[in-house]
Amino acid sequence: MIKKFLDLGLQPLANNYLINQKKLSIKNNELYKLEVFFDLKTKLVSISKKIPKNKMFNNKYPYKSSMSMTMTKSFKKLHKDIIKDFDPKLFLEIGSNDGALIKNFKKNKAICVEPCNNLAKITSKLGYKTYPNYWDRNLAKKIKKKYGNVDVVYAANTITHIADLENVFKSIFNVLSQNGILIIEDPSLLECLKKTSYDQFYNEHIYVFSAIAVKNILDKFNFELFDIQNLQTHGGSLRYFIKNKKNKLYKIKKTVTKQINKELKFGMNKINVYKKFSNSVLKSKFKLLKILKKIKNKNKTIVGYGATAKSTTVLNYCKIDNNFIDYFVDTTPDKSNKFMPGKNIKIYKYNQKLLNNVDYIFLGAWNFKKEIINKEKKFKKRGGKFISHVPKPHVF
Ligand code: DWN
Repeated sequence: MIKKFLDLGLQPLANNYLINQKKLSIKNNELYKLEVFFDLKTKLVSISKKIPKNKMFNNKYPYKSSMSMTMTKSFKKLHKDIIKDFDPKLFLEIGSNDGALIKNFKKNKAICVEPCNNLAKITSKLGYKTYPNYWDRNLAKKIKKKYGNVDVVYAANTITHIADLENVFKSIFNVLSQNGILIIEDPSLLECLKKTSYDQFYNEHIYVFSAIAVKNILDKFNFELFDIQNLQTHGGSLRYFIKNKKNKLYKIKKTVTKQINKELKFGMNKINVYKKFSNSVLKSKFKLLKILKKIKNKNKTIVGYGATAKSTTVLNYCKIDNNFIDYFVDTTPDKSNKFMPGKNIKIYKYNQKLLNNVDYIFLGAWNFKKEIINKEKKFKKRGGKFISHVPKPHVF
């Protein structure tokens, strides 16, 4: 039985940056109800409306993982760790994006799967065998037939985007070698609850996982967690290490029960904690609007920094438009000169000069706060201030 605990209103597709200013409508299937549910049995948290995948992940997908130094560094370290701990003869990445991780691997030892053709082309050009497909049973069979079993399958910020978890896990496990392992990393639901970062919910994020839910899902397929790492990336993520129960090569580390106990202590196996979160989300909305209104009443300028998918949720849920934020700046080429979905705020290609006369920066990419503050020391030095809605709306 699933219970609704959060209603984020009508939302456009989070990564559908618009070429022209446009009023989106439900009638034209451009706005979708965004409601979040808790499964009382599996403890899985998911959104209600599942949008056809080709509407979200196609040859125009704008997001590129290598746009931040933080992610580039994190992937470099991960590559080193994978080689040291598992030394795979064959490595497969599902959702390889623009190759931020895979480019650290040797070309003859790594395979990419990336359904967004514009991104698949990038790794293909770099010389990596790339399948421009959605991950499913057929593709798994095809890869296994051509290359044999895979030793390490890795997926970062990908599994949360795939509706059919049974299909996804079964097909991964079919392709793995006897002692092969699966590593997935995704935003941590515990961190999301603690930080009231409700913007982790948007149409692409079908699930936000807890370790409790991941364990329950894996149990169904005879797989188990043997290690969990807490990461700082994306506002707090978990990296799950998964193996077949028959695989005795790896001992189950204490990190697994430690994380699960942390989540149980927080009450994440019960609906009450989610209802509390929902109240905090509402409070967060009012507080953010109060801050923005106060600033605008003083005729100060606010600019958004990082035109994130997460910002789409915040802008549309809180009804923040051009009356508050003049424009966004973002380093991603495919986002520039477009408009934020649903709220029509223009996005400009990042250039420090665009911050020259700005009083306040709203951190759309709050998850890269450290990296951004480091980059914008000049702005801060001349009295510029930042606004973030995480963990609570505040100015600093
Ligand atoms: O799961 C997903 C995550 C991993 O990435 C996807 N469904 C979509 C996307 O979500 P997001 O847009 O919320 O992700 P980020 O990584 O928070 O996006 C950061 C944005 O900020 C990028 O567009 C790049 C931009 N940026 C910038 O302009 N200057 C980032 C940094 C660090 C900067 O200095």
